[in-house]
Amino acid sequence: KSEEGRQVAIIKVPFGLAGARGGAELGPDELITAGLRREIARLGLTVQREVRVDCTNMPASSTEKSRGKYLSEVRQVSERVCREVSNAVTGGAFPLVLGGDHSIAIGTLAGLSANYSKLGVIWFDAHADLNTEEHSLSGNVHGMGLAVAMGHSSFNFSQIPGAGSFIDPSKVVYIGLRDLDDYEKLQIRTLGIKSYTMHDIDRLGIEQVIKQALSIVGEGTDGIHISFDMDCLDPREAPGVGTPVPGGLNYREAHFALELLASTNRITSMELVEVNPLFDQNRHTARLGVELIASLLGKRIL
Ligand code: HAR
Ligand code: MN
Ligand code: MN
Repeated sequence: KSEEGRQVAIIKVPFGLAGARGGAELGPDELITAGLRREIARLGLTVQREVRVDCTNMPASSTEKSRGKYLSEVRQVSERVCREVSNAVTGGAFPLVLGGDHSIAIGTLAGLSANYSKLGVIWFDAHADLNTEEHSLSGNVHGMGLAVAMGHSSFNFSQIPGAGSFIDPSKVVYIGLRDLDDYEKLQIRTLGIKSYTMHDIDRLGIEQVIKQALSIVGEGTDGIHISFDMDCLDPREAPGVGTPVPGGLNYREAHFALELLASTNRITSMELVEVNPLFDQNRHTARLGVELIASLLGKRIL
């Protein structure tokens, strides 16, 4: 696809029940207020459509037996996100999904998998989000998204109408990891998921990390999705997140990573999640989120 005239579909998902603490449901509006539409327009891109997925943030019942908290609400949101993402791809637009907590990736990946026969995924996150209902210590489904998308949880794509096949772990790359549960460490090893932890980024530098990541997700794939959890950044850069972890990406590392990805012209979708205005300072995190989206969409310094 050529750069000029590229169409973007903004899919807002104001859902926060699956996070560790409330507030992520305010993320999409915060990103819009921080100037997202203006940034997209400045890049010469057109917003083909802007949809707001209807999300419940008032739990229907607290008596649910599942060990995944608010799983019925997550299922409903996933169905709706799957449909909107799939419609965006079918309509020729670049899906830009705005969270919401990271559980919304379940619907995003379901919708993408219906349209790409082999999807590559770069997962920027302090966390691996590989827990299952059985293994999660918190029960928060935002820590389970990739397990669901890979078919390791009892809640999986078979329960999402329109979903395609599971995400292949050999086409997933983590960037920014620094807070893993024991079960997640075991799963990363067992499944052989390529992981660039903060240690690896310190050692290799972010440019080399992105080059290597691209060689993995770019080979044998027909689409590349960027799932960007704002807590991959250092909390000093992005305080407005639900589960901050010290020692994350700095400002230029994050931008440079997304600039390098943009320059390949191979990225086919992005989601940006876990912006939590309740813990932010002066809308700083949302503004940074908007800047980072612009970098991924092709913004250049010169
Ligand atoms: N691993 C922990 C759990 O499952 C923390 C997960 C936090 N997840 C996110 N998304 N903020 O990455 O509860
Ligand atoms: Mn996450
Ligand atoms: Mn995270």
